[in-house]
Amino acid sequence: MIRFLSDDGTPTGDLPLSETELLRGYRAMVRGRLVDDRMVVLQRQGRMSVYPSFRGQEAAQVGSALALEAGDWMIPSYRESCAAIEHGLPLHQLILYWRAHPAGWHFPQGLRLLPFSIPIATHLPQAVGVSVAGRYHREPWVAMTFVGDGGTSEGDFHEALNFAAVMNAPLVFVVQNNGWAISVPTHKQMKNTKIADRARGYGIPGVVVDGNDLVAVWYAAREAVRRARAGKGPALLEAVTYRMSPHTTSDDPKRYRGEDEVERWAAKDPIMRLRTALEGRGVWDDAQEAELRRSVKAEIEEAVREANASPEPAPHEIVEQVFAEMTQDQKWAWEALRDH
Ligand SMILES: Cc1ncc(C[n+]2csc(CCOP(=O)(O)OP(=O)(O)O)c2C)c(N)n1
Repeated sequence: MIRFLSDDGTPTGDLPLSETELLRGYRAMVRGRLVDDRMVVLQRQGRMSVYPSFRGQEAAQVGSALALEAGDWMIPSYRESCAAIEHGLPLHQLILYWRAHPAGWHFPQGLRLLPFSIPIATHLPQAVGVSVAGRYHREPWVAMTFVGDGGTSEGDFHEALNFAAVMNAPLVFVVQNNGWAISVPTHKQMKNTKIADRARGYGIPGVVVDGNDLVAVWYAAREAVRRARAGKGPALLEAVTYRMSPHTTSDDPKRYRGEDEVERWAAKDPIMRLRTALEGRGVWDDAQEAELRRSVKAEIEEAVREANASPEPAPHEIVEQVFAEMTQDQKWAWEALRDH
């Protein structure tokens, strides 16, 4: 397993990132955590629909997203709100998306980010398509897609790996192995002990990385992105991490996992680990932390205000934008809704 920070954050040797990069990664993780906290509160206040928190997975997502360059594509699942905002999704748009507001369905033009995929793994074969499309556009973009440990047991995952391999697709698969697929632990989903081994069956390199170590994730993801851009094909990164939160705001994890497990992982919190490393170098202190948190919170409140300013959706929008023309069933549904 690739790692550069020990569990408590002490570096195990020289770090392959510059100080500027380390600080950038740290700021992005803190921003992600504060956004996530706020989203959960908004949901509890009834101002948000169901929301899948990424708490504990900030390093896996920020480290991967930072490996992409301008022009590259990201194809996320529902878990990747943190990666998406790092790739450029405006915060108010994220809020509107999870509020199920139609204005949140359209990601900004020019942002190379596909909408979050709620069905597990169906976006992976599409990600192969997105990645090879660059050849037809004569643009050397690389694509990165994400899936959970549970998602790697879906047929679409295996088809996508095979398809990517034979197409020599410039695609990086990031598997966030957070230990659980809702209430199903990884060992009940597969006989493999390493998800990365699944890649080998398709002739693709698979690497295991400490997913709570920002340095390790960014380093390994950058290698995979460079490799893909150089025409050497796809790769799979298994980021071993942990979902600190419930599966979504509708879940109660106390029914299937113990507090001791959560506490063990809390001691390996990705933000705490990098902060320890930065403080050890003398480049981070309490005053910088306070200022970062103050400015991110102000940014979030501005985004909440902007999202709140979006007009109430009209009832007919529930049946619009599904097909070019309404189907008979939709017409009946719409008429019933309107008459009601
Ligand atoms: C095709 C499909 N089957 C089932 C579901 C219901 N479902 C939602 S999340 C989930 C578990 C996914 O776990 P994992 O892939 O490990 O990702 P995580 O949620 O842990 O990030 C399931 C079964 C779904 N959304 N799509």
